[in-house]
Amino acid sequence: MIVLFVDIDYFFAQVEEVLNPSLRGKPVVVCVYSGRTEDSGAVATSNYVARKLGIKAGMPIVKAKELGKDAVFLPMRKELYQEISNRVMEIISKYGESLEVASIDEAYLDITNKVSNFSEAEILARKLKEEILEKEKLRVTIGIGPNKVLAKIIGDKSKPNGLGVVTPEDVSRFIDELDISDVPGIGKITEGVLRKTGINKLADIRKFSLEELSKLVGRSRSIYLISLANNTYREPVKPRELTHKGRYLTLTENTRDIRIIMPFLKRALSEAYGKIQGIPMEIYVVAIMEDLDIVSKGRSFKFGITQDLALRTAEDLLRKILDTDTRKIRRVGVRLGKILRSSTLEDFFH
Ligand code: DGT
Ligand code: CA
Ligand code: CA
Repeated sequence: MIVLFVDIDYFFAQVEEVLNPSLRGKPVVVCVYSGRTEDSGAVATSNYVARKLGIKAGMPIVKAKELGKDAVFLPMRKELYQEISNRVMEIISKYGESLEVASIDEAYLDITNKVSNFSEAEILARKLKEEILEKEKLRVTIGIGPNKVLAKIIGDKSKPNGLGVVTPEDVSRFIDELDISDVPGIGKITEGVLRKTGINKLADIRKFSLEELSKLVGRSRSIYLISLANNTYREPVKPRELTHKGRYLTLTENTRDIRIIMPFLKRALSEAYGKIQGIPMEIYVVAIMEDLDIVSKGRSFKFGITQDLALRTAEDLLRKILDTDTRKIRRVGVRLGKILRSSTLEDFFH
């Protein structure tokens, strides 16, 4: 098995840098404001410049402001990050056989049958990094390993903008050197229990039986740790259905002229329909403005949307965007959501 783990670097804050390049080099802090008082809330993430000042995810905004008086504090724009995450996931999915989206900014990709060895895997990973950088201007870190967990561990150790590999030749030594705090899914409490028992390295797990370990940290966690320590962990990459699919096109010029934009939108729509196996109940028109900001408007239906209805709806939504925004559009696309995967429906509508 050869697995890629992809994690977008300082994700929310990096998106803000991409949309506003003048932020680069400055400490950037993305915040979730609770709204109780002006500064109440917590830091969602920060870029590496802010991290140098000690500003970390989860920290109260007030504390972050003490550490970085001149840092740039921005409110979290979750929908925007989700939109960009979807696009990055679509790029990643092209490089492997199955994609498991693990969170808004990380995914596992099974490339076992796409490459014949780990050095080819590395070349593929470099291409993937390049494509994400070129298309979305985002830097990611990739870990490559013989299973999902090892790929994630080496990925986490290679951040930011990194590429780390655990080859089959390295794997025993790599496992032997791991500290239990390097193991994903081992929280502070489990870590404390293990250390009290004298288990500091993952390799120390091998000194205990399943029964002994289970009494300490529970049976399923014990099975997990034992399989990792013995290099028998083989959980497959489990593709989760992408609940939406999109297609975006760059206009030949930045414009607000609907007669120029519609043919692109129409093509994006028909290509998006070509990608799905089923019929959507939700449609969004997404406009990437001249300054790379993203505006989207959508509509959902109680029934599956035929391509004709989708086209009329898309035009309406595009008009709404142009009515509520004064900027020129640079890229335009559609996203189809809540896709019904019934083959009978498909036969009916196509
Ligand atoms: P990295 O991967 O170390 O370069 O930095 P991030 O920011 O990508 O961190 P990661 O991968 O742990 O988390 C991905 C995103 O999830 C991150 O950009 C913001 C969000 N996130 C992480 N921790 C928190 C948190 O404590 N609260 C909230 N609201 N969001 C969080
Ligand atoms: Ca990340
Ligand atoms: Ca992550």
